[in-house]
Amino acid sequence: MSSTNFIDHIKIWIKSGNGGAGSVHFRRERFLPKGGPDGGNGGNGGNIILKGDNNLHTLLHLRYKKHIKADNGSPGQGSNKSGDKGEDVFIKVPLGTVVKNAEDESIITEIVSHDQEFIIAKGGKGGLGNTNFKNSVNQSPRYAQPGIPGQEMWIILELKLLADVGLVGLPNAGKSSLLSTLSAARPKIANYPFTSIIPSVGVVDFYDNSFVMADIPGIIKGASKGKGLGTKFLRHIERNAVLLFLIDPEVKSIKQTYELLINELQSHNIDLLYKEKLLAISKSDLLDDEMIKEIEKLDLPKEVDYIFISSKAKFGLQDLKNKLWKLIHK
Ligand SMILES: Nc1nc2c(ncn2[C@@H]2O[C@H](COP(=O)(O)OP(=O)(O)OP(=O)(O)O)[C@@H](O)[C@H]2O)c(=O)[nH]1
Ligand SMILES: [Mg+2]
Repeated sequence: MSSTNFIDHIKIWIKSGNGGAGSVHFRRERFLPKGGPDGGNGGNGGNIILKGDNNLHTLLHLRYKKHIKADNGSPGQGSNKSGDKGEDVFIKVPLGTVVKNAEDESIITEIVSHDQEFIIAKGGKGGLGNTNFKNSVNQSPRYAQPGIPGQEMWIILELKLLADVGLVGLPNAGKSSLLSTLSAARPKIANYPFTSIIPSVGVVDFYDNSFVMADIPGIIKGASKGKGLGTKFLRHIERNAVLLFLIDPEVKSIKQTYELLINELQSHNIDLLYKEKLLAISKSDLLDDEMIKEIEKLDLPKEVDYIFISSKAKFGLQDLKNKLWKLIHK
């Protein structure tokens, strides 16, 4: 998946099943050396069907399935027996998935509702058996139709990710480091402010589930009035369920920094204040137990749950995920 924007993107090859061939067959009866035709029809090939599933939120489950093929229909047989239909293959996709033809990137369809089905590649029709070609002129047709081949194509599935968690913090707080520790996203990380100048997102695995985290450029005092990179990136977290405030313990005051961030958010859009929030104190590998106790006693905002974490030493991360998961599903 792309780590530079809010789009999950995947390219897959699909092929529907070929139709089974019609059968050329003649009845065999004891006293009738030349029985009439009784070749059955071939079965239709299986369809490839996209299906909306509101339990899915990413395209991750398709990442290692680059080729998807439906079964062919079986050929027809004697005694007018039709061939079996090839089984359909369902590709489950999250709601909001845009389906494109990979060749020219034209949009084929968009899956927007749960259980919505769209046949993206129709199975080939089975061929007619020779029974169908019997007429007054030709009583014993030695001809049956072949099956029609299935359709094959490359398609692109695209999903605009709606991040569940938005990271909020001053420049250099360790936001991108956290995202890259928790997900496969690889935003740029460096020891200077405004390293990130574009948002990025990553998918965070959580047991058999996952959630989406967005990293946005750092916010500074006056951002809502255009300072630094401004607050235009805040629109990327307006639809997030949870805001994760990340504060570097090396700031003068964690409490004041939290208030500063809240103020900037509020000036941008008051609705942001009503979101679920969590405070993570980053870079906690730089703190000893004494310092942690001191911070807990004197320098934490009262109105928000907090956790000490370190992307570098990888501690507090599972607890952080647990807390985020609970807040997302609150
Ligand atoms: N010791 C320590 N350093 C960290 C940790 N996390 C991040 N850093 C360092 O902090 C600096 C800034 O990290 P980034 O992840 O780029 O910070 P950011 O919040 O994305 O910064 P901007 O994109 O500029 O807003 C880098 O030098 C990181 O190596 C941590 O857990 N421990
Ligand atoms: Mg960054």
